[in-house]
Amino acid sequence: MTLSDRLRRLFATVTHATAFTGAGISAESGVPTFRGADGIWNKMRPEELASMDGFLRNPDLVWEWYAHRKRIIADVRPNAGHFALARMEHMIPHFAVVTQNIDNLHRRAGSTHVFELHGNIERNYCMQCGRPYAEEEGRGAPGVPRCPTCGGKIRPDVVWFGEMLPEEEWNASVRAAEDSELFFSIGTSAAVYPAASLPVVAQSHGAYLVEINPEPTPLTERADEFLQGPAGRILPALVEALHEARKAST
Ligand code: BJW
Ligand code: ZN
Repeated sequence: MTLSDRLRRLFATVTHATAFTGAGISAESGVPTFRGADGIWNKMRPEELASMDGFLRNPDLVWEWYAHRKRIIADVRPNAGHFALARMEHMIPHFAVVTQNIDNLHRRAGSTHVFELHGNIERNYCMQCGRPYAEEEGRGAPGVPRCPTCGGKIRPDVVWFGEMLPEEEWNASVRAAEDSELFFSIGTSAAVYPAASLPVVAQSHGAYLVEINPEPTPLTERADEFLQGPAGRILPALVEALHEARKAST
């Protein structure tokens, strides 16, 4: 893999960096992506499954779809890409992972400074009273579970189309982007807003923007450097380069 001299020099000194991730980083773990040839949205309609209207129309169907995805995610493991980002957190003093993924694989790989923009599939809450709901609380009938406190419908704690992103996570992510000297956009089609604006926010505040993806995206032309390939191969190589650059500068 060829890295620019600019990136190698930055690796030697960088103190603030952010990794912005999407479904592509988990693809090598076996979690399907949304768009592209094998993407979820090729077989399923997003407005039926990932929107409040869809949930209200058919809560049992939506719940079963999430239950299926929860099972996939429970069975997979973080891959070399997730582990490389967990290592970067120890090498760069201010390093955050901002993820659109709901699969919890960054934390499972050891990253601790993680902002989840689209929620987390391992959590649920009551639509009526907001009470968190753990699946171990047990459920009677199949289909959507009901809140033990108020009887309301339980939904996964994820962000559907037309819903606001969690405010604290969003604000912290914008701050991280604005403060970054180096910003990685990894495994995302950069098509879903407002998340997709973060690389541009970072770059307009002076960050060097590096994109990692096997395919070009709408972001590629703006990126300062495009590292074409799978995250599970590119990110461990970047950790090596970072290590070398820091060793050489001490
Ligand atoms: C690899 C790889 C490997 C493969 N290594 N890489 C028109 C213009 C602008 C905005 C809008 C608009 N119309 C509507 C909107 C708003 C809408 C939006 O952006 N829509 C666009 C699609 C047009 N956004 C919203 O609604 C958001 N909320 C909002 O705007 O609130 C304000 C508001 C309030 C009220 C009314 C209106 C607005 C909320 C968005 C929520 C998104 N939710 C989902 C589902 C989460 C739950 C679930 O999982 O079920 O989040 S959708 C889905 O897309 C998921 C993802 O996080 C998100 C992004 O996808 P991602 O991660 O980029 O995955 P892919 O599949 O697209 O790309 C994978 C990439 O990996 C590819 O590039 C591959 O090449 C690559 N890859 N293998 C590295 N090994
Ligand atoms: Zn309730």
